[in-house]
Amino acid sequence: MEWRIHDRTLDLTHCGLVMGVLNVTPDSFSDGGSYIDPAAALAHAREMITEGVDILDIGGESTRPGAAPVEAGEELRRVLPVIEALAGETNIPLSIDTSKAAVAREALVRGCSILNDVTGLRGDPDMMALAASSGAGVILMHMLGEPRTMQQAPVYGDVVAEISVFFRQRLAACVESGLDVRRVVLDPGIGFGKTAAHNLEILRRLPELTVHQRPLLLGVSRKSFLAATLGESDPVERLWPTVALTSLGRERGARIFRVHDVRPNHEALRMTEAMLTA
Ligand code: HH2
Repeated sequence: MEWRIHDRTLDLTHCGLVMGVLNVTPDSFSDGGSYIDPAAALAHAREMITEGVDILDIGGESTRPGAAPVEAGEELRRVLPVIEALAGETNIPLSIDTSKAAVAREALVRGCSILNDVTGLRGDPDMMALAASSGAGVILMHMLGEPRTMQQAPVYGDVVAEISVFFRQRLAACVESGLDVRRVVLDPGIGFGKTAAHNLEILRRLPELTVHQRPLLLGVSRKSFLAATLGESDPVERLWPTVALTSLGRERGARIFRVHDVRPNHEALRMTEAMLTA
């Protein structure tokens, strides 16, 4: 199982990746405001590198339920100084978490090599062509609706079957647009237009979501369905259930884990892989 990013090929057959979240936003659901200052964002990125992060995912717009949209200019103003500084000091792949082609284009020029689009390349009409021509790695995520309204009573017949059909349709659209699907990673979009019960069913039936041998990415870190199961908690206190799901998610076939807390998830991943390959 491989993932192509420009001229690199990452072999994920036996070894998964930890993607560290770097939210340069005032309003992200768990760490909003903590890293809006570029110096604080850089310090946090360096800490994640020390803790063993494999990819840094940089975002300048919150996608939490009900989040207000941000103009492309403001999003760029937030993320570019951080991307430029990191590109100058690390070889770790940098990912831009955006659904705007204008933001993605600039971020890719300044040093990002992965495009993480929560709209699955559907939110901006220019995004698919940009993804195809850039040679970047692409994270293609499923979302029902859009962030402002997505948690207002989402309904599925069979949530896993519908996401699987979505993945197949989006991969076909990639092929049609000349985007090499070996560059694509698929993400069921935990919490994006899904109830807590939907999220749990997706995790339980994860093996059904491997489509065309593409690696799966999971973003469960600190999300509210953990609190829905275990009782209300401050998002930063949702580390333990996050780590449990990293381990189980790896066992069920996921390869990339988008998390806020790098070291505990990195250790869970390595420990699970040691068990799987023993
Ligand atoms: N989740 C969030 C943001 N981006 N990207 C992918 N591919 N998968 C995810 O599950 C995912 C994502 C939400 O988490 P966070 O960035 O911490 O919050 P916010 O959107 O409020 O900034």
